[in-house]
Amino acid sequence: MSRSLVVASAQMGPVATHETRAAVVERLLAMFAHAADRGADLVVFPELALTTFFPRWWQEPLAAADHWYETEMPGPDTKPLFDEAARRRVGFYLGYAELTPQGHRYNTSVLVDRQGLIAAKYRKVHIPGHEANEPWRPFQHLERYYFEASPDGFAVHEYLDARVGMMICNDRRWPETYRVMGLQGVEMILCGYNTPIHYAPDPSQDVLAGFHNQLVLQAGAYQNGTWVVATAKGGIEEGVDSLAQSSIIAPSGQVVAQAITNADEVIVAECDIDWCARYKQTLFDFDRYRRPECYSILTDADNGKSSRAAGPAATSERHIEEGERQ
Ligand code: ING
Repeated sequence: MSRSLVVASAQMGPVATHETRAAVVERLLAMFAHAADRGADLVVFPELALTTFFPRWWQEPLAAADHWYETEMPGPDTKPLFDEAARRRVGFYLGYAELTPQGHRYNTSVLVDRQGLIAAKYRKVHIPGHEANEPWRPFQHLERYYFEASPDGFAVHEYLDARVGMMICNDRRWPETYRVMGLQGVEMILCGYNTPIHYAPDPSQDVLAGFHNQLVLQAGAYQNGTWVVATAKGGIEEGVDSLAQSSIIAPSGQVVAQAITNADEVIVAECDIDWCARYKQTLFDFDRYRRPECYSILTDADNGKSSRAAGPAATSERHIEEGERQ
């Protein structure tokens, strides 16, 4: 009998600035119930699911933004979700902004089990955007101001009889994310994202937002023989149009389910976990075919800089003018 997991991606439409956490949790609970009714074992919510995507605005001092963060998980507003997980015996992935007692700020996700207990916590490794106030942008992407990069990297956990890992948004664009978990035998990677369609540093990428999203998810799944579940907070949120298209990807790289709206929407797929072996034990048998002795540059402290032509040190994202030729 093969191992299978019924997984739901619970996509969110916009969360307005004034929307309370309680109101947002009501939306999450409605989708959670729908997913559980459809037999889901696990529900994947988006990145920073509890609030509007606040890194689109500059706030100072930084402490003025404290109200966007959770100082406890579960807290009073989120506990109903954990209680429902225990009641329905259905787990979930939830992304949120974390402010630790020591004052560290992370873009975080938790994996909650069927007892409503936190089985794992992940903090975002790849922090995109910029650190400084850049008012030239129609909207900002100040994740590097609001969040520290994770010191922990990527782990894989035994969860619901599968090897499950987590990533958040920009992590999905980096092949290292998938391979680090692939080398740990990951069979399902969970991901939440908030992706504005407009990319201010190079608007030529805007029209490719959906393609780039599919490209990296499908490649990462296939090249590491793993399922990938990626859930958006999409739609026009505080005037910013954000990519929806949440999807569930098989180890083959095939899309087995995809959201068709940019609102709250639940998609569900039955995922055969043993399907991963069809890729891990053939084409991508790491022990037989992979050549780590040829890849040492991947972990050089200088990011391989000494092997590339010298270029100016980047202080922020390069701003490529519209129509500029390289
Ligand atoms: N968001 C974006 C992402 O990697 C981004 C950053 C925005 C990249 C627009 C490209 C275009 O999907 C987060 N939250 O990482």
